[in-house]
Amino acid sequence: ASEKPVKAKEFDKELFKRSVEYNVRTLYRKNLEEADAQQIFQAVSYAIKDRIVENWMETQKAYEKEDPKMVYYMSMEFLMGRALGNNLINLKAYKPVAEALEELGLDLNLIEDQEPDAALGNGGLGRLAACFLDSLATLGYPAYGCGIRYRYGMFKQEIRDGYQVEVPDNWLMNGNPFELRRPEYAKIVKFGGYVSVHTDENGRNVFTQEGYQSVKAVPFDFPIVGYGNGIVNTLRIWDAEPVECFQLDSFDKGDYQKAVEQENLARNIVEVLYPNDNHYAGKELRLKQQYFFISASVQEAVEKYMRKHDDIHKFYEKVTFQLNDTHPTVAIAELMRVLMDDYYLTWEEAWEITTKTCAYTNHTIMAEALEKWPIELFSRLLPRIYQIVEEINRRFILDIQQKYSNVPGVDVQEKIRKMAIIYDGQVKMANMAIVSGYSVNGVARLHTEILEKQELKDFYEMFPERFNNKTNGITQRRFLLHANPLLADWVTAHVGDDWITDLPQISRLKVYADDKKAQQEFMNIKYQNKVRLAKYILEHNGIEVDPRSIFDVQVKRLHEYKRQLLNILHVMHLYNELKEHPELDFYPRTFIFGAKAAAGYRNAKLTIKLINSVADVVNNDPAINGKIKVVFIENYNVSNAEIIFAAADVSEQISTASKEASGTGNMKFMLNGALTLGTMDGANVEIVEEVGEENAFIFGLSAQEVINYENHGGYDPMEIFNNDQDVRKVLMQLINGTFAPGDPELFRPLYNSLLNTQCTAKADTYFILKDFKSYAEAQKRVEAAYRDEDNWAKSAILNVSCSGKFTSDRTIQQYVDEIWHLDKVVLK
Ligand code: 26Q
Repeated sequence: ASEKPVKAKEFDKELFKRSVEYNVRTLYRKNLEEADAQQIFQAVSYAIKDRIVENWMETQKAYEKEDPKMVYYMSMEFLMGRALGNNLINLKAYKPVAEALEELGLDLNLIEDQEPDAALGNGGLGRLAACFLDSLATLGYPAYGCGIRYRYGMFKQEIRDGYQVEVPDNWLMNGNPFELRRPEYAKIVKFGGYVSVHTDENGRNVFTQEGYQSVKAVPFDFPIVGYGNGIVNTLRIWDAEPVECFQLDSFDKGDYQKAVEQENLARNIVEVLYPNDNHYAGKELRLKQQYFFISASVQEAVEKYMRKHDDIHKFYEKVTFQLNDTHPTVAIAELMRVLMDDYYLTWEEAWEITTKTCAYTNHTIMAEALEKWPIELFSRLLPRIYQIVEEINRRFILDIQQKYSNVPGVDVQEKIRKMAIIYDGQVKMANMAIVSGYSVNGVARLHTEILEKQELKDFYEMFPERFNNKTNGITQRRFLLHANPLLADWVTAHVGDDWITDLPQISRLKVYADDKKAQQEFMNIKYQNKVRLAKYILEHNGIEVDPRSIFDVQVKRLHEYKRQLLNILHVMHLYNELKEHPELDFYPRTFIFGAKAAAGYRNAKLTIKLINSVADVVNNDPAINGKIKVVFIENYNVSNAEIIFAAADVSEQISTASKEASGTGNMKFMLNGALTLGTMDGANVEIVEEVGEENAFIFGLSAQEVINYENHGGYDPMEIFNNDQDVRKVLMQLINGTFAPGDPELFRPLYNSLLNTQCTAKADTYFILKDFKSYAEAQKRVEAAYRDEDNWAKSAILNVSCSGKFTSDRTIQQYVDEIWHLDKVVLK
């Protein structure tokens, strides 16, 4: 094997073919003709892993030698998707491998389809973490991802009778060819028990946890391959195993009980990813998961540092922790604990290190997503950690009092009520993250402004220098180069391939926006991608769709604030119009949805049923002549997302303004030449700023308007219901059985959520009816624009060429320059 990094030119196809044949032999005692598709996937993956391992060792050796500062990206979620195709892309080996396999009579695409998605995440936050790892490796920054090796990832969604059914995602069933178990780095994590204090010979208070249960954390490493630079970073995810301490002689009844409990804890803790997105569930097991992977990761980071350095006081010069939302925030107290209890630092010394090490990213302002743990639960599970949180809180309250006691017009009690870490019987994780770190960042400009001016105003006043914005991004390697090879090749043919590692270069396409030939080529590529998606839909849904129709796509987690309900109500409205005016000149449209609902989210699940019910009626009504088709793509995930983005004409980004912190799907659509139909929310604002409002369709209330209504108790949807006949009609259809002939009451809860005629809750909290008219008008503009094909092509090409800002390479460079201050490592 070569010691040099793998380069495209050096790719030895014959050697690769021999190693695939050899792997099939040694793994399965078969030759290539006998092996099935899954076995070939495994054999190919092991052949690629061999190449990666060389670079992995070189990279880690270089890190060892140069001793650079490292970022630990701490996240409960890494939504990685499939590894094989991505690894080949980043090794610059995709085309040669596809050719080599073809020479063996094999199709790389089909082999890729054998790999299950690593779906260790829910949606945006988890996928962002995956894009960040890709960019960190590609830019050559030393980084670890730290997370959990869930046995079951995000559930698979099946649609039965129009309803979502959750099927367990046994992604490790066939083994994982890319992972590496590292038992030599196992750690012990302690839960429960109590804290005893005694004074040691130096008169120091020593705190020890006793009567606890422990779990062994065993890391599995995944290689993160940088694009064409030989760098391979590590995603380290922790598995749980029971500690081996079965002492048969001390087997009285109590011990036996304890031993079994401890084993169960190990079995349960990493069993499954919580499938909630943007919604907090205060479950004990969730807190155990959080502390489990954080304690293991913090112990490892400190031990790794101490292997090379002797002074723990300078820890923060070599290590920084980025906390992906509040989910990993116990890292703050865990680091304090290790520094004080294991390294005997004083509170002040430990605090200085911790606050210079930890940084926090906020991904939401919605109250229902904020993590608050009941003191009873928190202190019972993590007694020593809770003591530390209490002390952080006590000192912080003193700071507040000191700062505000003599300031006229400031109500100190009110400040404490809003800012304390422990208040009202709860531990507030966001408050701890802000108080105990050196950086707080939002994920899009608008979102950061809302944090500073409204949601976190008091904190911003106290620590303005900590706040900063890092607008999200996505990796063009997966979402263009891999997902859309036709468009990727076309871009490269026009502007060269620098865009792969320098996306702003794609702006050189602008000169082709007005070029008739380029427009036709672009539309032709889009058409072929629509044919590919149509084939997928026919195979998976049995629905035939016309690739010449407008593909209007909304794919994202199902959530009321994302307003899939607005989209489908508008489809119902269009259907009504077509029924009433069959002569209407209507451009054929395919409405495509993909969305998983959290398992316990009733309105979200009912919205899926509504979409499927509308699909049933509309798709089968000969009276509308196939002009509208509605498709719900089952099991939306990272892999089919790649096919979907490539085929989209219209990108639906229609969240209630102020609610979507950033969105990242919006960027994936833009990169693939879809036009945004959206509200001025999250990163949509910046997308429109880049591409120009004339190349997007913007509608709806502004964030400030929404916030104003909210501050004045909402608005009255009845007024719209009474005055807008289009709205009235679709709402009545929710309760008169038009789309649920057997059960007219089926969609009543959705109707009530919008109008709420009797109950206590507020109505239409997401301003769906308020924005309906504006949305319908924007949709009319979409249709008119699409009829002018040249102009549409121009806008689409401009979207692609203006997407440069939205690469995660840019986002990561900003984290590096403005938060982490890392140095690049270059391999010879
Ligand atoms: C919390 C407690 C208990 C169980 C689950 C959770 C939980 C899990 C996942 C809370 C939130 C999430 C995920 C949030 C998320 O994906 N937010 C999205 O982050 C993206 C990346 O920054 C943004 O683009 C989206 O706007 C934001 O919604």
